[in-house]
Amino acid sequence: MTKFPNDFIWGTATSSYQIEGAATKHGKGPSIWDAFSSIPGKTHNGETGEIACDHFHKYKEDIQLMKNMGVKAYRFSIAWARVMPTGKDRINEAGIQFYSDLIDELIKADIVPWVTLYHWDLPLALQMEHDGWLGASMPNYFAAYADLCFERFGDRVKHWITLNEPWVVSILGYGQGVFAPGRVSTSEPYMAAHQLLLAHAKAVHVYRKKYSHQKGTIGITNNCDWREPLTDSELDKEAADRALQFFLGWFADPVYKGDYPSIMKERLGDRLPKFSSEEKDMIKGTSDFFGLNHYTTMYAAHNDGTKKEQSVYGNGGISEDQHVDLSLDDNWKLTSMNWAVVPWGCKKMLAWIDERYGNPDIYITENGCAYNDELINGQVNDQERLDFYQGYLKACQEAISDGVKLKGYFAWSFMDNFEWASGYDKRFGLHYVDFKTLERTPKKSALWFGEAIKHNSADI
Ligand code: GBH
Repeated sequence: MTKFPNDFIWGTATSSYQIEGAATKHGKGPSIWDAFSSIPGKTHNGETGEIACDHFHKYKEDIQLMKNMGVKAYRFSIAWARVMPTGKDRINEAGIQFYSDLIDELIKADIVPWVTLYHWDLPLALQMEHDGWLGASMPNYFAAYADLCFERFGDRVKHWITLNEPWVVSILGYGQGVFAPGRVSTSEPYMAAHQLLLAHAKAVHVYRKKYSHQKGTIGITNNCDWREPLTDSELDKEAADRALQFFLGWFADPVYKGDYPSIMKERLGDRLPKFSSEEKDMIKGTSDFFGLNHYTTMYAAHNDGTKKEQSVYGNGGISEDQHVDLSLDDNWKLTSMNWAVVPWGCKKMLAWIDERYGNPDIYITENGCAYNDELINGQVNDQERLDFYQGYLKACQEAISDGVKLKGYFAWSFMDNFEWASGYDKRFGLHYVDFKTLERTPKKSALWFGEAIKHNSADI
């Protein structure tokens, strides 16, 4: 049986707006997702995170379920507007208390907290007053909010993630407009991304300057799906690599190399903001580990610009800037998001990161899938999800054997939750949630995942 390294971190993950509920309770201010999801037509059936899984009231029960699985770590996010209702100045002590209690309960259960500071639920006031991430003062507000979290929770939290998936914030929030704040533009994604990177770096510097005595680690989580060249041609190979640079290099190059990929600078010209040399120095080296959220794979082919590009990220996105056509293989199985299940893509993704960024410690901070689960006689037989996890975890084991320093893996998600624009229609959980009664049930995949943790192997 192939084993993971002894100190491999097995975890599950969630985010605040997707699970907490109590969206207007106990002093929490509104976020851009409270606002966006209540606009008719923006989410499936107009669903919102107002109640979600009511984790705010059920966190003890949830931690017990995690304990039953034997997870070593739990990644959750703090809702900025719960601790700072307008995003700055005023502190909501009831919100601080909630996260403080959650952290204490995790530690009591021997589960290590991994905390994300920003998983998309920006305080609405910052959107209204500062144009959200386009605003020039946002990096400072984010750093001040991060400071508060380090101060209040850093005695017990030793693993921090500044931002979750700035690519999604920029492309889906400011390019395609399918996520909050719902803007559609071909230039704003690059502007928002720029501010997000500065915000990340500032928060890391606050942590390193003021809180080094807490002896924790801090980093950023980026998402990237693998791009496989459609054919062996040089043009397609270049197209696939270009797609990866526009996807992951956009955010990881500044952090690991000090600037955007040159291919982006060449192709985007003045649409790509520039870092000053002080900013480059400030950003470079601001991640103690490489956080990766990985879900799927697509083929990439060169498009010479004469035909309209075939891409899911079409209008309003960045695909026009890349000259890449994306496609699927008819033989690939699809999840209910229509994302292809391609474990070898995960292995290649890890190798690409390992090579480009100099063999960093990597944590997969999300990987998972949605299926149309059914609860029958108290059981959920989600064999497809079990197979998905087994396949991807085996690919991870292979990457480790190849020398990739993959240190941990967090399954997305601990339980079914509010899947953003898809509302409650898409289930990503290891635990089934009945959204009428809010009752949780471990799925077959959760039981398998627990066994894998126990054996420290996916080969079971
Ligand atoms: C994550 O983002 C989020 O962090 C999390 O909150 C969310 O619940 C979870 O995913 C599930 O959606 O069209 O085949 O090219 C996921 C980022 C980016 C992954 C787009 C899939 C498109 C696949 N996603 N990507 S494809």
